[in-house]
Order: sequence, then C-alpha cells, then structure tokens
Amino acid sequence: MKRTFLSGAGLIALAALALPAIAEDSDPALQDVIIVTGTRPHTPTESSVTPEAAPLAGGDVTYLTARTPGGARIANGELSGQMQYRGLFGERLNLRVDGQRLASGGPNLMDPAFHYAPAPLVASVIIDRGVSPVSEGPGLAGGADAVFKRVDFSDSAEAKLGYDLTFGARSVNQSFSGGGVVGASTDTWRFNLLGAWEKGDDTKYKDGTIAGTEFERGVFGVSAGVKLGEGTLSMDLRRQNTGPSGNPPFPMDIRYFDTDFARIAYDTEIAGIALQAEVHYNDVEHAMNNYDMRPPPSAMNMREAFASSTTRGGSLKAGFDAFGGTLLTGLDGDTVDHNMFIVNPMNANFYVGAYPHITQDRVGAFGEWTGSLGLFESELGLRIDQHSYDAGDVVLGSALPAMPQMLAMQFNAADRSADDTTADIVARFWTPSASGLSWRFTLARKQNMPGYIQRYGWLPLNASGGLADGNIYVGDLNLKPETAWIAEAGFDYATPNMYARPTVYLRQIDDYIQGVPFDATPGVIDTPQEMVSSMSGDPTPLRWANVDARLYGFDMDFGYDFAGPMRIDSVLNYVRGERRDIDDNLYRIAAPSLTTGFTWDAGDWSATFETRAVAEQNEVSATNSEAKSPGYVVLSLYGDWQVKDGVRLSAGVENLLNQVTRDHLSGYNQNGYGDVALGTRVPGAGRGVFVRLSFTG
Ligand SMILES: [Cu+2]
Repeated sequence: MKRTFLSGAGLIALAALALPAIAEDSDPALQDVIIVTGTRPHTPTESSVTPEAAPLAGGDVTYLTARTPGGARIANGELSGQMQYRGLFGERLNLRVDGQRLASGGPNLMDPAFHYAPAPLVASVIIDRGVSPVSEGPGLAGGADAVFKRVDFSDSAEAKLGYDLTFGARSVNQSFSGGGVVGASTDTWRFNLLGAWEKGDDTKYKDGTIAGTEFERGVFGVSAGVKLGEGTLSMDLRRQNTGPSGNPPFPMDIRYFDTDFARIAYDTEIAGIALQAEVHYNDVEHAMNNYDMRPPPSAMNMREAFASSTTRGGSLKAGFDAFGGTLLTGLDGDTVDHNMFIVNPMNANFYVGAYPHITQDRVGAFGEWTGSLGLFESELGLRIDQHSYDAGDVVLGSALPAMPQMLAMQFNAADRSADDTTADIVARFWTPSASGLSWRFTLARKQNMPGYIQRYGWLPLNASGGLADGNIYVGDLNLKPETAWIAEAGFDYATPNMYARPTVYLRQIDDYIQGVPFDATPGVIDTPQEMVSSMSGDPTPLRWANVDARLYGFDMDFGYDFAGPMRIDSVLNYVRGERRDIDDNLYRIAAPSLTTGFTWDAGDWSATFETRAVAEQNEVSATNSEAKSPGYVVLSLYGDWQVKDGVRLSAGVENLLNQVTRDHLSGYNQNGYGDVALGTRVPGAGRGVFVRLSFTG
C-alpha cells in the first residue's frame, strides 16, 4: 500500500512522536490496520483516513470519516453528507477542502464543505483529534481537512511524470466514479491537472428504489508550484459542476452547483522565521427545486430557489523558535456574501428575497506555541476574532400575501448590522510515547458565531442549515455566539501486535443555538410568523435561540494482530447530547456503534469480513419532534489486491444479507417517488458489489 505522510506546518515535530509501530514502521500487519478501519493513527493530535482504506460506499468522503473514532455521517443526500464528529456537525466543525476554508452556498447545506472533496481526488482526510488547533481558524470543536492528491516536487532536476488515478463502480446504484491527478515535476517546479467525474442512478434496497438518490458531479482544475529563491509559490484553481442530485430528506433537490475555487500561497523562510502568505477565493452558484426529481406539486406551489455565496480570505503566518519551543503566529480573515431568493416558475410575480445579501466579515489573530512542558509535549493556542455582519433589504414580488409583506417591512426597518468578538483557547498535552503508551489531555474554550440562517431568517422557512427535521424556522437578530468548554482525555497504546486509542470527552456548550417553540403558546396562531408558517404547513414553527447543552461520550479504535495472517480491527462510538436548561436531548446524535473487521492478510492481498452493529437510538429530541430509530447489523465482505507496483484492485459485497437499515442520521424521506414511505427514515443501500482500481506512478 502506498503511504503518503502529510505534515502541515508545525507538524513535523509532532510526526516524530507518532506511534512508531503504526505510523512509520513498515510491518505489513500494522500497516494494513489502515485498510480495514480506514484509520491511521497519526499523531497525538491528528488522525487520518484514506479513500483507499475502506469499501467504496459512495463518492462522499463523509462515508469515510464516519468510519473513524467519534465519526458519523448525517445523510442528507448522496452528495450532501455531513461529517458528524463527537456529536457536532454542520458549520460547528472547522472543515477545510485541501486546506481552504469556504462558505457553503445552500441554506440547507446541500453543499457542506466535503461536497467539494470528491473521493477520487482525495489523498487523505486528516482529522483534528478532539479540537482543532487555533491556527486553522475558528470552529466550535473538532475539524478535518480533505487533502487532495497532487504530483509533488521530486528530488531530481529531471522532469518526471506522475499520476494517481482511481476508478470505481457500484452495482447498487449503477454508479461510476473516476478521477485523480496527472502531471509532472522536478525539484524546482510541479504541475498537475486534476479531474473527477461521478454519476449514479437511484440506490436500490431490498424493498425497491430509494427515490432522489441519483447524482452527478464533475470537477476539473490545476495545481502548480514553483520554488523561487528561498520560497515556494503555489497555486490551485478548480471548478466543480454538480448536476441534478437528490436530497430525499429536504423539500427540494439540487439542480446544480457551479463552484469555483482559487488559492495562491507563498511560503518562505527569512532569518529562521518560516513565513506563509495566502489568499483564497470561492464562489458558489446554486439552484434547487421541488419538482424536477420528485412528484411536482400544484402550479401554485412549485418553487425554485437560487442561492449563491462568495468567500474571499487570506492569512499571514509566521513560525519561529521561542520559549524553548515553536511559536506560530498569524493574522487571518475572510469576508462572505450570501444571497438566496425563491421564485415560482409558473408565476412571474412570485419572488422572495429570503436571505438578501448577507455579509459576514471576520478578522482574526492567533498565537500557538508547541513545545515541552515537564512531562508533557504541548500545544497552547489563543485566537481572537472580530466579526461584523449585515443584511441587505428584502425584496418581495406582488404575488406574496400581506403577512410576508409585513414581515419583510419589519425586517427592512430593523437594525441588522452588529459586531461580536470571539476568543478561542486551546491547550493540548500528550506524553511522548513510552513502551508504546502515550497519554493525551485537552482543555479548550471554543466559540462559534450564529449562522446567517439562524440570525437572518425573517421569513418562516424550512431552511435550517441541513437539520432536515421538517420544521419551519424563524431567525433571531440578537443571537449570541456559542461557547463550548471542552475537556478530553485518552491514550494511544500500540505494541507490535495490538493497538488501542480510547478517548472520553465532555463538551459543555453555553448559548448552543437550536430551535425552541416560537412563543409561550405553540399551536395557537397569534403572531404573523405563526400565520405564515401555518400557511406553509407547519402551525408550530421553531425559533432559533441560545440554549444550554452538553455533549459527552467515549470512543476508541483498537485492533489485534494474531500470529499468522489473521487480524481484527474495531471502532467503537458512544455519544450523548442533552439540553441543560430543560429535560430534552439534542437532535440528530449518532446511535452507539461498533464496527469490527476480521482480516486475512496474505501480504499482497487481503480479505476482510466486516460487521457493523448500530444500537437503537431512544435519546431523541422532543423539541425537534425527532423519531426514535431501531438498531441494525450490516455485514460486508471485501478484499484488496496489490496487482503489481502501482496497480491496486479492491472489490467487495456491501450489505451481504440485504438488510433494510434505517440509520438514525439518515433523515426522513420527503420524495414521493420510489418505494420508501414518506416521513420514514431513508434506508441504507441494499446488497451490492463494488470494484475499485487505482493506478499510481
Ligand atoms: Cu439547496
């Protein structure tokens, strides 16, 4: 198996502390741990997964991150999966696509960050264990970076071709995916093209077809770098076109996303100070509707929504030796513009400026020190961000009734601009590995700004940043930032034939933003908002509010390599989310799960029998009218063959027994086509085979 170690700035020191047996040793047994569980114990502060490491479950890398300790997948569509990490998801996680932060375009996160990281392009996903370092930007707790494949600088002056391509197919939805990078490099320049194409039909399961699971996505771009004197200049350009792709748990499906990415960075070193300057840009254009991929409603109720977002950002970082360690300092910031309007294609007078040119500006500064403190290695970080935000004027068409017209007038008359300051403090400690054992402790205070949906939702709408709970929501201009107080402890233990990495954690979140009953008399239609919401089919809308919450849990991965070719690898997850201000649970929290792979490893080929057992979830949110879900067990069989140097074949059967699974995080079906009853949880894929072929050179 090809192994690429990615070490970002400041991580070189950490890499030296990585568990030697697993991270650097070439013992094939332990190396293959990665193949089965999809996890690669990396450093005390990070772990990573590679797309090659797991069955081909789909093009969405959130299928992959769901296989890691603390991970789960919020399934809002084949290309709209959100990573959940230790109970948090959506914009609370600090997600990066090839190092770049971005604002999603869809008000229901139909394009969550990893929508822009198609599996054929991804070299690995690096997960910040527990909490993200402050140097990677704000975020309420953890985060992850989907690192793209690249033809990197070589160590010779002679130009050399390079490629890393992956092709896959699955029978369960007749899907094809293919792509990767092709390019050339020397020790002073590098250049590669990148591209991917994925297309699939509706997914089948035991009882028929799951409507609205078809998808289509293409990406193309370039990545280049050149060494100039003491520095390196690099550039990435990319366009992604997502075609019609379904979202069964939402009231609409994707018609398209047309999204551009650009990034230019310069790295250098002056007088012992490592410097990086970077600017980035991304622009999302999106359309979705409620009639192309599902039974069309009456002409009066046909809707198409157009959304866009533009992010412009940059950062300047400096790293140098200080106080017996390394200090990384920096300034960063971005400005985001969101716009969304809704039309009725059958009525030219129906126009709603639902989120009118909302701007979110941020400027931040941070310092992050890494070094030894007594028995511990440590990372101590502080960041301060200054935020300002505003919204434009709502414009409404004449077809809209009096109530929305009145709400729009109130919104336009209100003061919509304000400022906030957030402060993040992170302290991570770990002991150098001794006899394979390394202890880890984290204490942090992290803050997160309210999203634009939560703040500026003047019109009662079924838009919630992807919660897909069926509720209509109303925003609040006076929301405060969320504040999480985090404590985590665990250890990494590895010997030549076993490993275990357990973690316990507690996250106390003040001012957690979630829906609450609109007023003291829910169901009594005595406000314009409830009237509008009721006309849209929900007489009991929710209002975004600051509440108090707590998340806690336990997760671990562990494995044992028996004498001979047998090996076992497991991932165990348990997380609880509850309200502290009232007796209720948090919404859409993953059920406890245990995934175990039994692997026969014969050197250049291996075969794995995998069981995934998921418990029922009874700890549901009454506020969000969340339904309980039953437990399930899925069996899979897959294998991996290193055909020859640079050619690798994987194949397998998913869901061997063709079970009907209804995962707690899969969302309630709103698509009237197909065989899944409306309002029931969207089932997982039925039995199917997959093949995947990889070429590297
Ligand atoms: Cu959308």
